[in-house]
Amino acid sequence: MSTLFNLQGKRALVTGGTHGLGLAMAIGLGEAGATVIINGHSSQEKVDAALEELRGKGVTAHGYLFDVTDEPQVEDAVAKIEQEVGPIDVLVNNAGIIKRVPMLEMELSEWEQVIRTDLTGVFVMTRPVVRSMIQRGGGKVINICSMMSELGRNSVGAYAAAKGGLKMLTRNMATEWAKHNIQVNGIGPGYFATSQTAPIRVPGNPFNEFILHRTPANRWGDPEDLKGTAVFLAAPASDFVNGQIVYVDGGILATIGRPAGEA
Ligand code: GCO
Repeated sequence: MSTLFNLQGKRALVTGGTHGLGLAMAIGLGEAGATVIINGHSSQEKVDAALEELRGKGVTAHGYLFDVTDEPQVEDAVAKIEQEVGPIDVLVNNAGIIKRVPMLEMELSEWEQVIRTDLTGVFVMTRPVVRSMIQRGGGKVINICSMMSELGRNSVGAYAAAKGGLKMLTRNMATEWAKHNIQVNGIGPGYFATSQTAPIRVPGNPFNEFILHRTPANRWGDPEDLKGTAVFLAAPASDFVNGQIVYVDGGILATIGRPAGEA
């Protein structure tokens, strides 16, 4: 059983791995034995701080700055990583942004930025990594989806369109690449306590109370809650799992919810 979840000797690249869910998954993959490579897009300081945290936990870690939406940058970065660290066995496409703006008020440029980062960025990032995986006989790709891969919510239309598209991109990647022993799956986080949700998690904020009531587990997710699913989808235990989105959501998608006041 221990070999099913052992990542010793594997190299895992986590995009957007400098904070929040990405860093938590990077730590989890490292704790399972992987050498971890994190990507940041703008701040070397953030990459360095994340590397310090990872190394402080005994994780072998490397960091690279590049923009996952820029194909030349991505191709250069993958080549540099494979030369300096080694081939990428696990790719976690976590980098993403959100803009909470009603669609009739959203600038087209804002829409395009969200789609480009959250959906196109996965397409751009994954192709050079998968070309190398095919040459080496296989690999793992994990795309970080969302509740918005399944549900709509006021003010996050661009994000929902991107994350809904990412669910189907995950299935199509699985379809095209399973024959190369590449398993492509997704993780759909529920509502987690991170910097991305901090603006809507303010105590007393109606949305904060709504989420606590809408989540059967009655709590916001902790980034630690994602580690196990990330390790499972990165490890031999999931070698016959293809095109699945595993929702780590405290039960949100299992229920229509409950009346106000009902415990
Ligand atoms: C929001 C939240 C969500 C969560 C997550 C849910 O504004 O509704 O930020 O987008 O972050 O994506 O799965």
